[in-house]
Amino acid sequence: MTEKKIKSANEAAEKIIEWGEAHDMVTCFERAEKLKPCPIGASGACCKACHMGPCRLVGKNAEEAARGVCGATLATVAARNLLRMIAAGSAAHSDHARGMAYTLLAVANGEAKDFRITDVKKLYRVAGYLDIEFEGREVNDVARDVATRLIEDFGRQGTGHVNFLSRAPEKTQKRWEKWGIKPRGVDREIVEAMHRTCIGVDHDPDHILLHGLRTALTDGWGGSMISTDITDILFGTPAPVKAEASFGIFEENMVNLVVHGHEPLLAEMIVAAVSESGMVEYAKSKGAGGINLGGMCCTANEVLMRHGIPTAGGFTNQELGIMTGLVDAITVDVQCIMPAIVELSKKFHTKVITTSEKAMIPGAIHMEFDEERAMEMARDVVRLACDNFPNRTTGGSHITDKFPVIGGFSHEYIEYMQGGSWRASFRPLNDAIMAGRIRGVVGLAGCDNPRVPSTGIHKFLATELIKHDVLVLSTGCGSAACGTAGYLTPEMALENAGLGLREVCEAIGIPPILHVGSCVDNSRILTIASAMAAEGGLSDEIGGMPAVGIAPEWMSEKAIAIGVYFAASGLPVIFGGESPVEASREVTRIMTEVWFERFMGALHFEPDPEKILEMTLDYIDKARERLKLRKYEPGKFAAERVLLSMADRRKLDKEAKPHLGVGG
Ligand code: SF4
Ligand code: MSK
Repeated sequence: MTEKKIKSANEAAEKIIEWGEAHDMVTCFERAEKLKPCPIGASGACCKACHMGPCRLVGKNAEEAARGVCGATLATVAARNLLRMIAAGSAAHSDHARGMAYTLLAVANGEAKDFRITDVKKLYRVAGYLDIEFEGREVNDVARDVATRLIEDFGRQGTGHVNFLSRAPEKTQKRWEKWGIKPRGVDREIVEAMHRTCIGVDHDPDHILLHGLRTALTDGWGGSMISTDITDILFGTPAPVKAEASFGIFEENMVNLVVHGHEPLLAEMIVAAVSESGMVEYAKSKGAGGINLGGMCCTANEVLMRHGIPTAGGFTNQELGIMTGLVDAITVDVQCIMPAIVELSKKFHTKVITTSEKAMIPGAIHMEFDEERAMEMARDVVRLACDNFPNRTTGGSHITDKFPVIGGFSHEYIEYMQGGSWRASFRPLNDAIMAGRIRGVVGLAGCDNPRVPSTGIHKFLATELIKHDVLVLSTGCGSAACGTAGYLTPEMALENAGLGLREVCEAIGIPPILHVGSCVDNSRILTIASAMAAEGGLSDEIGGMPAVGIAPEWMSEKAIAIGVYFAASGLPVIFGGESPVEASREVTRIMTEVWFERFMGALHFEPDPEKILEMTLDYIDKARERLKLRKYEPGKFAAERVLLSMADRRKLDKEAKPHLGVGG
């Protein structure tokens, strides 16, 4: 008898998939099985840049001999394909950021009455990065200047560069300067990427990929960083908060409303609306015990990080959530929304509500977000979910599994937890790395993917990395994968982390896997790496740090943009799955060897999880060697520096009575 192939490495998800199969319901898992990728397109060897093609550059010695009708080589075609992916991913994050920047401007101008500036300290911090005077000025005036300055980053035409590049270590900036990849404006680099990849323009693969690095930098140090900072200003800089994860967050006697997608503006209003007494009474009038709000994908990460709203999980859980039969309504805005959820929702009572002016799905209810009547709209959504509660049938796969989660590890909080308000710094982390108690740091990012047992590679790497004393910073659906597996708690450190990492986690009172936010919050990893460089004792730039980025189950073009801005900033990056430029040895060489020589970053693709782990540890150990740090030996660490416990730190803070330095 052949063993049944599992589709998700998450037990609860697997149970729902099995229930769905037994009830004739098709999900992405089944579609992925049936729909095999075209090997030519998948490896980057297909060009459809013009109507003389599509040209498939295959055959014996394709790299040397194959040519498109126009004469384009395989390396040109593969590089162009990659640049277009980077441009699309950067556009998605940055368009989201533009919305946040205009909302901040509207708040400053008194035009978005339901929003306010929650974290003035963060506003001042950001004003400081932009050399905007804030002492003694009205908060709204500072906010207006900050928003206006950041909006300039999108459409800059003349001289100058994206503002936040200056937050990178000087040496990192010098590398960008030397190779001509300092991005000017977000929109400009994305438009130029589309121009260069049009038929008959840029044909030099290295030159094309240099623009890929520049375009991705507009995302990391532009769009994504702008979005993270403004979201913190408007809704609070995250600090540790308890939440729960998995399908058990849905409750049978409650109205279950889910916020799914990426933009937090409406979701934040819904968070406020569901606890209003009028709304709760309304839910009760429909026979429910109350209203239960949950999240999905990155909107979930945004509201979990700031309010402890529970998450039903990442990308591949969206159809499965509906299949619990318990979701009364789900709002979706932009990015990573499977259109399939609308068809599937018809088999249940679930209402799918599209809310972005940019995204509609045939068959869904469209309620377009309007920031001028944001709260009113949030109440309309909550009422719609309540009205639908009585329509709930008993069908669906009810799952009770859920796990505790600690989220909310912003840059500011990580800094604070290492010494309190007056002594906040990255010193203890750098010291622990220098002493070999922490071997290195990994950013575990990116999507979960139905083409592998979904969430499985995240789970494997998360546990193996902490076992090897590597501190993990997780984002996006990487965080959801860890959260729905019960990995985002401090107790996890006791059970699974290596001795050195465990000692540090216990002393500081943190989990070994820190949930730092949504996919735009990968920008927090850039600022954390910059702070580690500024602190001293490790590398004086991001390049050369014992740090690696991993996106083991990536699927979105946004993940490619993230991987490339990490690489351009100096981080070696390893993606799971087959390479989208596998066909070209030359493009692969540029992304790995050439980028490493120039920026100390690289982009690899490696389908074997064991090899991803091996490569990661090898990069970390080689960086330690180059930095002449103590050789890492498992369990052999010296507690040379006394780390402050949380109790000690609270005592010190009480004495000093400072502002905590973190949001809310
Ligand atoms: Fe073919 Fe060249 Fe047109 Fe691409 S641009 S489809 S390689 S002819
Ligand atoms: S939602 S981009 S599946 S991380 Fe940000 Fe998750 Fe990847 Fe979408």
